[in-house]
Amino acid sequence: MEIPSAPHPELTAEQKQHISERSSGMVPGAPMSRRMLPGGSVAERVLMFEKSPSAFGLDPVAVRNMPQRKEPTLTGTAITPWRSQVQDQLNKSQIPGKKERIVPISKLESGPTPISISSQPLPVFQPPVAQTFPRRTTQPSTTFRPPSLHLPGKEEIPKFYFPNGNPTGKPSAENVCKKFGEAFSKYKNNCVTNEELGQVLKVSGYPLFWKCPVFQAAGGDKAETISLLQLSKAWRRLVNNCHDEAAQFVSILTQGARTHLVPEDMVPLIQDVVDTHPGLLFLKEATEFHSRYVHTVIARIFYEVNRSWSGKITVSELRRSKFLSTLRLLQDEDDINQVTDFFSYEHFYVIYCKFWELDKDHDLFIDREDLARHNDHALSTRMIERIFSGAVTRGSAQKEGRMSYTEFVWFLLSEEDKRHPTAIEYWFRCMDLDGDGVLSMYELEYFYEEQLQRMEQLGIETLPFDDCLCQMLDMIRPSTANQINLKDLKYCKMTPVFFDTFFNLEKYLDHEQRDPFATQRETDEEGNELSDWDRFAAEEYELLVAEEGNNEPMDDMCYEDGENPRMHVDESLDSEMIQHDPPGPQP
Ligand SMILES: [Ca+2]
Ligand SMILES: [Ca+2]
Repeated sequence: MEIPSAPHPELTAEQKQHISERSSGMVPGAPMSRRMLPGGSVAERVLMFEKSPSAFGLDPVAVRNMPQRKEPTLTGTAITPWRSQVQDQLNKSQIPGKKERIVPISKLESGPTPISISSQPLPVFQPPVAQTFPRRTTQPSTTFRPPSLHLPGKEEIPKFYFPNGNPTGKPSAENVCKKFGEAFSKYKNNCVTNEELGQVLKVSGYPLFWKCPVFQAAGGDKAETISLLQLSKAWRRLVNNCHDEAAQFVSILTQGARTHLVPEDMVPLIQDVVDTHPGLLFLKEATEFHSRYVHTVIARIFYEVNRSWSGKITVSELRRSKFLSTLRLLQDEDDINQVTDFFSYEHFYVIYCKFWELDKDHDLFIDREDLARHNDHALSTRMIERIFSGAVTRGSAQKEGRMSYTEFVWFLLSEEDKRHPTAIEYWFRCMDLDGDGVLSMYELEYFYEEQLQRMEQLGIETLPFDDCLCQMLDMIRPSTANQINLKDLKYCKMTPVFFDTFFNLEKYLDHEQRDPFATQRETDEEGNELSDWDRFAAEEYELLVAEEGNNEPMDDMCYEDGENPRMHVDESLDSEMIQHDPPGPQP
């Protein structure tokens, strides 16, 4: 692999210890012998663990007795929809008269992917059906009151919906400006610089790292300093009707123009973190990495916070997320790598190095062949096809069969932590070939077929699809027979095993080697459980740094002058964004 020369902070004693252990032969990535364990596959062992002995074997699931069905016609990557005889029979017996809807996949693949999968539809009020809930025409119960009923003379129902935050008990804009005034009195001429504004905000109870957007909103983009008058005026204009941090943050970042954030809005704030956070001082000179870091952090914020996949973070999405509390944490934590949510430099380093390995021509885009090389061809070609089909990507790059850096960040996060809700949605979208919001048997078989072929080529003992299906259904226990929906997967603790079984051979075989109940979740120093992503990033970082130490620097990771491709906030995440160069470093 090419040797990364991106700067990185000094290793901790613990990291050095790990690296020396690794270089003495205990390399976790070393090839292991591939065989099926005598105890059966991982799913079988899950099954044995979960089932009581009396129920085991006595309660055969209907799908076990599936008759042989015809093989689907699969040519290359084109998908021919088919229905198994079993499904036909099930449909006939369970839903008489109901016709199964067959959607030609080729059409759907070219069309836009429905967003409805991840967005939870609001429950629709169903009027009572006459035979089940007979209308009480004679004696209506005195206690029955529809929630929306207006009762004249009764006490008013207090307001409970505050899209801009509940003002009760919150300081008014006037009171906040008074606090600003007190803080300003320490500074000459009642004027502050960007840095000094951070202290003003901090003593006034606001997060220090709001300074850059507040400074700009108050007119500081054209001047070195802002006055108290400028700040008070801007503050009243922007946050007068916003009563909690989430609403105020959105208002400040968009200068009052919108009630949602697009990736572009975050650039000045994150660049300011690069320029002024003590944990990123070592990066000061390496300006070519500033925008890479900024865009990685923004992609991670959207991955975590933008639960609707819309490319626009709403106030309520922001309010529900941990982003604002993490941003606040940043002012008290000097080691940026301790802030593993969004900001860790080590995490950025891992993501960027992984991308650099794949992006051979270094134009900041990768194509199908590039992505196929990820993790030594662990992913199936059918899954790679789906990733590039627009199921999880949008924008102009997708039409050209390319993936941007931002999309790669989403891919890698999803690939390495398949428990994360966004990851579950990511892979669900990919596997839901016809976009009907459920994974049907033919979709599972489509992906499993390639896994089977690959295992046969490698001479590995294989499990026929029907057996695999039984195990998977027993593991996931879908609420509707023979259909797996998003909720089933989010509820199941073994979802990574499910996904890897269908499209990641490397990880599938790893799961087969491991006892799923022997691996306790690792914890950090404070006893917090490490996510799969945190564990992966920590291990990879040490491997990358060790590799760097073992090799002569060959090809550094910065782009040469004149051919440095511009990194934009990914257009695929928001079509309305304005493209411009990310701001350069402060002088
Ligand atoms: Ca490329
Ligand atoms: Ca489907």
